[in-house]
Amino acid sequence: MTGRPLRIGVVCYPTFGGSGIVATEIAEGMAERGHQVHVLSTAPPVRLHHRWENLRFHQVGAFEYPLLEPGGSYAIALASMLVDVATWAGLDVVHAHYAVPHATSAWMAREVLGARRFGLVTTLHGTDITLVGADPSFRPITRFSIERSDAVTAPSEFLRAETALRIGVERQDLRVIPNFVDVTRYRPRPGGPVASEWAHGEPILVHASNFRPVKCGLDVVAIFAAVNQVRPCRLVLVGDGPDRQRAESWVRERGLGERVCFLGRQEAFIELLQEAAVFLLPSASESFGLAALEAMACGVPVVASRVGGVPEVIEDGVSGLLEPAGDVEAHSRAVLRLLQTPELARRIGDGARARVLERFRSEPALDAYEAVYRAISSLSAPSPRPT
Ligand code: GMT
Repeated sequence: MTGRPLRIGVVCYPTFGGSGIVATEIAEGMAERGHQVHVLSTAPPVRLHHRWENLRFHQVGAFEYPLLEPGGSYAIALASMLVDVATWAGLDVVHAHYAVPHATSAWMAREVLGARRFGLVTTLHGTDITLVGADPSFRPITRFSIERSDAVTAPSEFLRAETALRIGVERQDLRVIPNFVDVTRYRPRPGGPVASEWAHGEPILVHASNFRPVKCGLDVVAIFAAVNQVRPCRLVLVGDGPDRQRAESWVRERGLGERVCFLGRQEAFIELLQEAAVFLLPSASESFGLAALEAMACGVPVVASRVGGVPEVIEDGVSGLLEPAGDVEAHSRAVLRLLQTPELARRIGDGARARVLERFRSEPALDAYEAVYRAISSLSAPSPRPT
């Protein structure tokens, strides 16, 4: 490490979702580099491991009172906890993942801390800009909190442009740091794929998401059903969320239950990815598509929607196949092309892995975040050393 170890606060949502996963990977990466890391969230993030004594978790719990809306005091409770942790741990930097309300809570905490303030980095992830943060009920505060951050990052050029368009933030210094994946863990199975017993030799399609409407869970099962009519196959869905039940009912009503497995929330599913023939991501909007990146790292061809930041991750026809969002037929045809043309699937799978190795490895991304931390911690007032 060049320079003194930093004291870093990481704020994120703990649930099954890309922003929490990216935050966790950064927290663990920084701890591994010798920094003192404090993760603040409402529950331990799904992939957080306690492998380092210099990585601590702080559970944010909001005081519930009949007068308060359930969960309504979360932003204040988080700000209070940030004040507390920053005071006794002497945080140099707080890294807020997902602007709403994390960047706002961090800004509030800084106001309380006054001269002992920490540097604030906000990483925008997706719907905090394209949906939630752009809603009139949140927009002015989202904009203010992003503008008051010392540094702002986004995982794609697409999200950078959306931040100007939808929120009205025109920061020239808004930096794109693409999401990343640990290519030593996410890799094709050494020795080649092994056919799963459950699939009886048939190809396995995989989807992973938090089943919110933007992920188009019903399109996932419809694509599978169309492909299965021509080429019998299996579908495994990882994750949970509001649309899971509807997707499950849709599958059962069509008598496809035996061929489809809803696994629910899983911490990591690398072995499943290593068995997958195709990964499906037919989202309506996607600032990046971290789940697709993890599949690509395992050498799996991805069929995804040509939306948002996805074309910055996948080059159509080289490291995956892109189709129009909502066009179930086009997605099904692309999956069938891959299943029926093994050499195409192999070429795209190899292209996917090569793309990840070239552009989306962990180390350069961690270097970039560390440089941002150092730059802003030298700007903010020095925090007292913990006693
Ligand atoms: O914005 C969201 O929907 C939440 C977020 C999450 O926590 O899952 O997803 C976004 O952030 C991920 C990590 O940066 C990106 O890979 C996803 O593309 C992005 N989701 C959307 O833009 C819909």
